[in-house]
Amino acid sequence: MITRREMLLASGGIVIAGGTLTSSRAVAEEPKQLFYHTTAPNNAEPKLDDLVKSWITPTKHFYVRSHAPNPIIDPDGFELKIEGMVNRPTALSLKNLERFASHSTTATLTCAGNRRSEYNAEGKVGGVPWQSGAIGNATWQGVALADVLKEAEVTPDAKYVWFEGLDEIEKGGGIIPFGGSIPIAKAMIGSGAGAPLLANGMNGAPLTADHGFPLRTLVPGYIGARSVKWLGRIVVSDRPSPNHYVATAYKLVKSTDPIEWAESGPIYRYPINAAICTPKENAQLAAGEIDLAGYVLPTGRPGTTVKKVLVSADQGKRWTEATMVGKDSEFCWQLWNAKVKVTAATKRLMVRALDSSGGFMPYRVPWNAKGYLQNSWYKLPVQVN
Ligand SMILES: Nc1nc2c(c(=O)[nH]1)N[C@H]1C(S)=C(S)[C@@H](COP(=O)(O)O)O[C@H]1N2
Ligand SMILES: [Mo]
Repeated sequence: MITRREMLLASGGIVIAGGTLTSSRAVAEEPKQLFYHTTAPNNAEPKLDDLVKSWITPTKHFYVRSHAPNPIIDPDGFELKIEGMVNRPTALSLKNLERFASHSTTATLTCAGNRRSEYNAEGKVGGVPWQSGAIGNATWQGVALADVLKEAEVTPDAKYVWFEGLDEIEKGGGIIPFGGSIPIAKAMIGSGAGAPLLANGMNGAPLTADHGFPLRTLVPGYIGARSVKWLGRIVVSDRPSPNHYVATAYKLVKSTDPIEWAESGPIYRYPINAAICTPKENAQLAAGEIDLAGYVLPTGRPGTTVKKVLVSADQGKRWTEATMVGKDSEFCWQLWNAKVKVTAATKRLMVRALDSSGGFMPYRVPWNAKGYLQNSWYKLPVQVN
């Protein structure tokens, strides 16, 4: 946990009003350096050459995916409710959360819709037209979800943990919060890199409004949608959350037929993925050896890491192995570098990756109506003179 004191200091100093300590509401934030698909709600991603500058993504270059404008939450009045299949339902203030052991976890967050725009070549998909920047790797500060659930005494028949945000999303003529849920076994992992956090810090500073101030979940290895921002309520249950973003959205479907939606299960993990971040798309290159850089993310399965990243400048006839940069972890991306020779015949550069459990990026991914989990070979058009 980032402590209350650190939070006050980071929010521009301690404000003393009538002898009592109060925090200023807005946390001083470094301006984002992203390109925006929409504002209010903010949906924005970094330029790819910014994204590969460092293994830890600075918050200013970290993508934002929100379904409603940022809610304004008073941290002093804030309480996290814990309900459902627990013997001791409770409501915890930020101060109460400081009682639990502090954790700091480095994990990559990626949107299930990262690289969505590539599906449009085959058939139009809705949603934010993400390129390949809906991904970032940060260090998150908080407490273990498992510790908080243990204190609430989860009952033996519990199977899922639901998360509910304090945002207000207009949907079907009403207002709903964003919700997520994860299996109880994942929720109860209390230590190690895969432990879900209730996080109030990102890269050593309090969460910014865009990233869920004052509290969010951070579920390493799962799609970004399960890391619920502006977290207000946790419900322990014997079934997945009925919230729209679990029961309907974030499923792999071919159509919007209600039967197909009902038949399909929620997405939890993402597949292995990689992208080329430099050179730029349609870059003008001189024939000869060029430098490539990008990222690769393993699938988020405990024990599975990236085995190889391969690049090609000749439509896959020859593949060159890339060099990895950054820590090799199951829940973090790695950056990579490679050199390849390009000629006047080179129309595109490609990258694919293999993992330690036989997982791979396919040449092509079947189209799905919502444009999720695009992890085909990344194909970057270039022009060589
Ligand atoms: N409350 C709330 N939580 C949310 C969302 C949201 O719209 N509301 N978006 C989700 C999605 S789809 C993603 S990919 C991640 C993005 O996290 P970030 O904006 O911090 O990068 O937050 C998730 N948590
Ligand atoms: Mo997402």
